[in-house]
Amino acid sequence: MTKEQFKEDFRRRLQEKFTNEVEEASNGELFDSLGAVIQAYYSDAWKQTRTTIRDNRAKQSYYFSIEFLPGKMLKSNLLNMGLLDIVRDSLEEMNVDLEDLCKVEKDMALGNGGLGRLASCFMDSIASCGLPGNGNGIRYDYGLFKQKFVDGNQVELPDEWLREGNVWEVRKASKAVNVNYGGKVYLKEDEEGRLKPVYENQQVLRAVPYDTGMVGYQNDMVNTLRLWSAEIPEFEESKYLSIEERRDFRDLTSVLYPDDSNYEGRLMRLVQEYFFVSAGIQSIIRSHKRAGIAMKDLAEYTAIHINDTHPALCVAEMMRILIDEEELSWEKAWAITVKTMSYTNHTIMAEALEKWPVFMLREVVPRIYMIIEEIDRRFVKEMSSVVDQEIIERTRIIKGDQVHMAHLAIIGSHSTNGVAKLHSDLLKSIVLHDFYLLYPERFNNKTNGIAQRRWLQLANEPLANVLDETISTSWRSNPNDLHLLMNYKDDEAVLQKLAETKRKNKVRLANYILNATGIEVSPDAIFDVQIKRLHAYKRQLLNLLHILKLYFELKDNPDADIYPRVFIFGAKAAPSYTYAKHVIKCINEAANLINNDEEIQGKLKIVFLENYNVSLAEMIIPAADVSEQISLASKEASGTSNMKLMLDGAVTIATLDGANIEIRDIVGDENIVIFGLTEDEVYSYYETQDYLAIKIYENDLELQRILNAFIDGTIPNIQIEGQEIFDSLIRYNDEYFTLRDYHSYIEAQKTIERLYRDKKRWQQISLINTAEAGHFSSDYTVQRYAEEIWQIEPVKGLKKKG
Ligand code: 26Q
Repeated sequence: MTKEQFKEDFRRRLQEKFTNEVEEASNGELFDSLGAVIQAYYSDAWKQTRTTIRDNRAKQSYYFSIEFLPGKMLKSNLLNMGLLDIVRDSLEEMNVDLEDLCKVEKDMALGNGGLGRLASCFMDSIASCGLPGNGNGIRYDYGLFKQKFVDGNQVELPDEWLREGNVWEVRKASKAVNVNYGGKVYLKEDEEGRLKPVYENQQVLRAVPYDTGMVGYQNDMVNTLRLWSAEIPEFEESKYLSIEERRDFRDLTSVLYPDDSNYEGRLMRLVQEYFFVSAGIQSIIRSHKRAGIAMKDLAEYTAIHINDTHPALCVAEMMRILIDEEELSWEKAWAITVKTMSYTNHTIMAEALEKWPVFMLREVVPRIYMIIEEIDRRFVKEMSSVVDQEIIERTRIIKGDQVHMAHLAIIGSHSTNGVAKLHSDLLKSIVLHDFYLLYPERFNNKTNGIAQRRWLQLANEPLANVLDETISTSWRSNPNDLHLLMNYKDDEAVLQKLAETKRKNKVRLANYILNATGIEVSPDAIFDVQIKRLHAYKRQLLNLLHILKLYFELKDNPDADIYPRVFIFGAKAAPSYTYAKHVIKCINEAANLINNDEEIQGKLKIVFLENYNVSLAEMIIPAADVSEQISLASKEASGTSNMKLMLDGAVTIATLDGANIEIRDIVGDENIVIFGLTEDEVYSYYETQDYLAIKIYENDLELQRILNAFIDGTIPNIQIEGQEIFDSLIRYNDEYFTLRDYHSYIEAQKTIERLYRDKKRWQQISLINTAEAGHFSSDYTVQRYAEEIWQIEPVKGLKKKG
């Protein structure tokens, strides 16, 4: 591809689509045309990938996830196609700034947080590793809500990401399938004496797939992310639908449920789950049959991954199709299903474990419920000769009037994995211990990872360039080669260059902050960053307590030698999660107080950026000095912002939780700042039940002053919110041991400050973090999934384009 060729293609496209010249076109028109050209460029490779997989009869994986969170795709596609420089330069020669066009693209935010973002990092890595793997999910008309602050309160606005269309998707009407639900079902013997379901009054939805190419990194591989949209079918069944009923149908894939780690049993959510599961499984079975392969061999050609329990109905839907439609025996169908399915657990939080009331499943998916009953019955029967009745009662799928989705996923699959070593160990020893006794061979760990292309190559070009100059470019395809940077940890010139990239990124973020909030921050201050969903267990509150401590120190002594800091937050709270919203309000009001207090002389600044999303993360992370990973030990399954921040050279302050432990293990104790209770200590408090927050409060004047600030008017405008937070700590005994970890956290923050003052030492630690972060590339993570769970291999024989 030459610049001339690209320019010609681009100009032609713009002319055809908008009858316009580059000079006259709007950024929207330019972006649209560029997207279309890029898509046309990879369309051959996309088709080629499909035909090669088919011709090779290669086994493929399907990642079922109710969330995908890719963010913007323009630059990522350009990078992966090897066209980033050519396109950027060509556009520049036409007086167009690529960055301006990037701003036009809407974030594709079809996910809440870590789980959805992980799915997207995996899609990038699966394609980049040449693995035949697809995504299967929902095409929500509205992504995660847009967050605004009004008087410091979170307000949610709809995310109309499809308003101007979506250049990357291809509607595949010919691949649509029907999804049936609701109604009544009973079993009737057919001529051959087989029990067959007979349905009455079923509802029918048309599931229409929208495919998006997942472009691999310079390897001519383009996989498919298939997202399903619900439509009203045209035929008989829908003829007499009222307007309201039609709206209900259409609305099914309208919104993403904005919940994170908190189970809510909403009927529509259940229909969503069944909808994308059924459409996905039907389309897999259909293409398997079309390839002319026997149904009994399905598991040799197909791996289906259940991302958290949201798609756990995969197990029952696969059974339904194999039995009712393909007429396999239960035993054969079950063997195939278990061999095909695998499951990842993302949480140990009890309130996040998905359970559905029996009556809802009966109402929404009566045949599926029948099948679940049968799976449950057989499980109980089979296990009764193996283990105690108590264990069976604890592990069965249907308990009382509830269906336990994790149990269905574990029993109906051959692999259950956690997402970091500690998390996987806790699954085995505590959360899923009974299942571990039943199926020890099914349990394994796959520590999460991140796509180094997005989080370093694209988000942090200044750093990427210094890396190229210093260790050459092999790290771009082999993230472990970042390790070569270790050879320069005493090289002052390199350390200096790295520090300059950090400063450049901080200046960029400072400008953004000024524009977005009007708050002026100095790039010479420490940029201390906590970015993640707002949740009590993640303890944004602990961060605020530290800020207040520094504030009071400066109030008492304006000359106190406190190194200037900018505390940067990004977090959305689930709209129904009142406590989390109150934490947001308190941080915003504390920010108002402190940012405008002249006595503080600008030494402390608090910036809570609105609408945290992938694009904002790409701006914040490269500018971070400090990475806050301060969840209560045992509660954060893995975390992934910890890995992204480390990669971009931030220094981590962390509890021994999730993947923080593995980060500590590879960078060493000297290059991370650890504090707080360990998981053992947390569990021993659970056992002894002798934690008393009020005792800590009563005996601690420093904490009293800080906590009283929430209720005595010191922080203004938080009468209700401040009281609630105070009560959560004192009256309701501080569920996440915030007060217990407070002093340890303060000491750790002092260590951070001390290290930061030693410029060279800090730069070294920063370098070491970047150098060791290749370990957490999702390329390696998906390769382990491919080898150990899915048994899929890189596709051979993809043609290189000319
Ligand atoms: C469930 C039922 C109804 C509505 C919503 C939900 C729901 C939605 C999203 C429940 C949970 C989630 C998301 C969970 C999540 O993001 N977990 C995070 O997963 C990351 C990737 O493994 C981990 O790094 C994080 O530690 C974990 O919190």
